[in-house]
Amino acid sequence: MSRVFRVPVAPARSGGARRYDTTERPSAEPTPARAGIVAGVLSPHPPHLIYAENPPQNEPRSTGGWEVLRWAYERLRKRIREVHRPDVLIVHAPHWITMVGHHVNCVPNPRGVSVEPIFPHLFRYSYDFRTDVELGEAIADEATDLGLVTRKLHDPRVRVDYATIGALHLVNPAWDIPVVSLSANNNPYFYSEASLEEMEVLGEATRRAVERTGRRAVLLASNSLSHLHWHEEPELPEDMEREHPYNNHQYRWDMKLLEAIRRGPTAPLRELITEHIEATASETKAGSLTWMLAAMGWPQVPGDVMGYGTIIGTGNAVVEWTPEGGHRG
Ligand code: 2X7
Ligand code: FE2
Repeated sequence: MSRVFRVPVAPARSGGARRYDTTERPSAEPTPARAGIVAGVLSPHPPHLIYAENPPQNEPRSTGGWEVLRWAYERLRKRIREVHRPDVLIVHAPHWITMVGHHVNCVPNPRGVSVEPIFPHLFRYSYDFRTDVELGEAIADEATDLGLVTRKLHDPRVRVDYATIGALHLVNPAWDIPVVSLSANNNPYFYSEASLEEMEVLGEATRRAVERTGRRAVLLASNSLSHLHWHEEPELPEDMEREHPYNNHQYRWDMKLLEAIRRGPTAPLRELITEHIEATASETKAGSLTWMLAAMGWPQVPGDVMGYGTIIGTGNAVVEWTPEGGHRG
């Protein structure tokens, strides 16, 4: 693989393990329980879901729609607040595309308007959130040490993409949990022979950084599943009479993947995710799901499929994994 994407692993820096000053993290309260990655969530971002929710941050208004997926998110939010209680959300999103390397948003307070380029009539969202800069920098440093081409984004003028904002809003509309946002390196889209191997490395870097900084983190993989969609929209975008899977092939493959997720453990998903991408043009090709499961060490547990639904024909599922596989509570 080209050195544009991978550099030789650098020797460990002198002085042994790097230390991070955890007193500077945005949420200065003591960590309530065990630190580490406490959950991973497949959290799809189609702008339709935000549009249907009518939050004050989004300009367009709707009459609803896609309720089953939105109810799944509602249950997920309750688990995040009551069970996981993270001090950071780390999101990997396919529409922050970087052509060279993996970028980490290290801007302390990103603010602006995020617009969906294909559906601007559904998503024009004013965002204003806090980054856990120390953790973001730690992830970038760990990724560099593991040989990935990595950059820290410091320019506050760069607009945050709708896949990052969409997943974060749906998981935490109060925006009261600090964030680290990671880009999707475009490599897998351009090089068909490229595997998702790099995402395993980025996952490992993420886990190391979370543990080193003592954070309690929930990871968000901002991906849809099967990804063929209609080229025409109904006059009323939320007309649910028109919403259904693109075709039965796409639907059956989504079910095949979700059944394997529900069965557990996660290790067989490594191969199945690749087969599902080939069969359905799945958005997981951007690597978010692989990154997240790799960061969790491919846990020996089933995932909790909290909801599935199509959006303009694409497949979307909200799924939660915890390291121990406990889903109730
Ligand atoms: O980004 C998306 C997507 N993933 C699926 C469906 C429709 C729009 O946007
Ligand atoms: Fe998308």
